[in-house]
Amino acid sequence: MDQKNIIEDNGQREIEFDAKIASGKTIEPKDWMPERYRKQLLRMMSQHAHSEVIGMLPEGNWITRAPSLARKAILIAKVQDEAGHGLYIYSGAETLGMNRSEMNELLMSGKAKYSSIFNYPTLSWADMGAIGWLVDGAAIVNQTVLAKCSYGPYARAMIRICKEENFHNKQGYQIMAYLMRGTDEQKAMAQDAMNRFWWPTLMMFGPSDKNSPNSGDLLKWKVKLNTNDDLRQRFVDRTIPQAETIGLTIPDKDLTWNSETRHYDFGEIDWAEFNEVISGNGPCNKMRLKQRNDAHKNGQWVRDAATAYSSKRAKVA
Ligand code: BYC
Repeated sequence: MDQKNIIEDNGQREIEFDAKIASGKTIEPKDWMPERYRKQLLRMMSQHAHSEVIGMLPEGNWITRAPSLARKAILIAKVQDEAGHGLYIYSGAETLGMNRSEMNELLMSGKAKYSSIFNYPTLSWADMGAIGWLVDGAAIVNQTVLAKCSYGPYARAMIRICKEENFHNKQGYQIMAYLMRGTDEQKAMAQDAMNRFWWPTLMMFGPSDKNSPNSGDLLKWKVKLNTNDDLRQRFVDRTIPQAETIGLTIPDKDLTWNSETRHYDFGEIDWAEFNEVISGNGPCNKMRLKQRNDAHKNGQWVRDAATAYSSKRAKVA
């Protein structure tokens, strides 16, 4: 096919692709897709998968110190769920043409991004409550919408992930509610976790719409169905009544209910802090990368054993 025909052919395919998206059908791995759609999805899905895996670290930090056997069992199950989420999303991302070890290399070398929220430390048990309630709560708001996104493998992975995130969210809220019924010291611990995690959780939704370079493409292709600011507002509106119910104060002096818009107005996010964290200079970025690299190195024997086992089985078969 000569150059002119290739261009015409791609033009026609793009028209069909856009029509498919407009009709609400999903794009599947073997369907034709514009190169930029593939690249944007691969960027977003791999970052999402990395976030799930790095997200295991701050919570894993508390497994040995959970205050009871039941809390320990729940936390282990949650951390294990996050590994599963990483696996589903990496598998989905692989359908776009990059294998998991390449994605992992990009993460371990510090070239790939992962959610800013995991670059903050977990200093007390109440942080396990704040992460489950706020961080998983933010993830649910974001991911419930992604479950309807245009790329089939990503949308389907989100359905199961959201179900598990709902459990995580409830256990986090229950930890906070329990502490808020406890001693003054426990209440102070819960409030301190709230104070440290509130603003970083709002940052999870990404930069404000006017500074979000990827949103244009992603909204056009229905990968994103809402803007960063829309989802952030949805999270704020649903979380404030939950905080009030258990007696926690939101650390925002500008927070007010706006009876005209019927939404909460809230203060300005510290975007300088956000930019520092996503550029690798947050409180824990270096530690997280080291922990991830160490975990990979220490897991070499597991990968070797799995490879030996599968080649042994292949010989028997
Ligand atoms: N952190 O143009 P924008 C979880 C980057 S896991 C770091 O608005 P986009 C959980 C962005 O990547 C939660 N980087 O981007 C796990 C871009 O940089 P590049 C993870 C961020 O893609 C374990 C630049 O800033 N969820 O919940 O349109 C335990 C400009 O941004 C962040 C997902 O990944 C950030 N917060 O929108 C517990 C959901 N925000 O790539 C819980 C899927 C922005 O151009 N992802 N950046 O160099 C998304 O929904 C979207 O990718 C985002 C960003 C809303 C995050």
